[in-house]
Amino acid sequence: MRYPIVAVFAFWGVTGVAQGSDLPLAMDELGDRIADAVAPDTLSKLEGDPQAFAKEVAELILGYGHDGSIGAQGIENFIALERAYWRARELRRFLLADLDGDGDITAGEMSVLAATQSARQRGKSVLNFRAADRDGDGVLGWGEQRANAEALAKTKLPESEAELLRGLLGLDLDRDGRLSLEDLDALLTGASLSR
Ligand SMILES: [Ca+2]
Ligand SMILES: [Ca+2]
Ligand SMILES: [Ca+2]
Repeated sequence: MRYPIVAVFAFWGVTGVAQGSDLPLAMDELGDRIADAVAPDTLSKLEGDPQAFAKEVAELILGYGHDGSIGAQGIENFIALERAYWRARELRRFLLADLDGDGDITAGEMSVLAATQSARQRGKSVLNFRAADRDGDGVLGWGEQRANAEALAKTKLPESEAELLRGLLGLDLDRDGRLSLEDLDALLTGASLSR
């Protein structure tokens, strides 16, 4: 799965005190911070796999942050990179049919590519082409290709999920403005939170 963090976040099941960490937080305070940081719907589902959550968030920190922590810009970078990935992938799908390389995809060009594909893929290609050809003139211009790719990117990483990712900064328990591996440790080493 390309984008697992939010899914794990939604099933996150651990809260706790910062035993064994340097964070001098009482259970109540930690609980309050977590309750503030996590959407109520998500909080009510907190019975998942804490280790999986930690792994995904650690990957986010190590992959898109620096020096073991991630700030707001790092999270924005992640969101932008994910969307760029999906945009590029979608653009490529149509550009493979641009046989004369002029940047426009005609229905005729698409049919040549489609003829080389499996029956199932052929059907998809035709439907995708029709959906992307917003003005219905039988040609995918650059504007239509971009609009189509942008729509796909926003489907793959919608604003609601981007907000959840930004909300991870609420788990910055020592409030230094960055979500660190130490913040994460503090969450995971604690006892269960009684609410
Ligand atoms: Ca062309
Ligand atoms: Ca068109
Ligand atoms: Ca921090």
